[in-house]
Amino acid sequence: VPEFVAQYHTHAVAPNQCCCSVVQTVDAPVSAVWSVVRRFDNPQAYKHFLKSCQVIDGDGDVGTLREVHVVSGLPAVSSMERLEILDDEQHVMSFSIVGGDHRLANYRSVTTLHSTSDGSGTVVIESYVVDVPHGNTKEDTSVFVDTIVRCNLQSLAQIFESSAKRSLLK
Ligand code: A8S
Repeated sequence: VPEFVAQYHTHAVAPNQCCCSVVQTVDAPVSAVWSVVRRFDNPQAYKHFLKSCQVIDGDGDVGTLREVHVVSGLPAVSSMERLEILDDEQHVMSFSIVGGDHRLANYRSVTTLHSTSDGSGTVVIESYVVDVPHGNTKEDTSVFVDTIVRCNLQSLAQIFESSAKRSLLK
């Protein structure tokens, strides 16, 4: 892992916070995967727990604010999120949660994309830091958030799975 990547995924973690990362390979070049990940206005493209997204302020650059609404069945309704990093050269995106009706205070995630050695695939690394909600343990919190992030990255990978492979898996 190049040094700049390690830097992006190194979070300052307070004692009441937890920090984890999820890695997913995608069967498509970085440019294709990046075209989906960089769209701060359209997270529902691969985050299936979200049912809608509205840009509140900004034009997709750093500082843009979005409000997402989640599907029913989750311990949450909506989340207000701010774009923190969007680096089209190094393929780094980061957002933080700045409000909403849910239990994940001070959430911040960083997603970086890396080419596999033959260039045909992408390794996606997503790390996050978040406050452990009152009455929960670090372990509860990381299991909950890891599950969401892993589902998101698996859906991202599925977008690029060939239809031949999909039908074999059915
Ligand atoms: C993301 C990551 C996360 C989103 C969480 C962890 C969330 O949208 C959902 C349930 C919650 O309880 C919190 O990349 C919140 O979106 C699906 C509403 C923030």
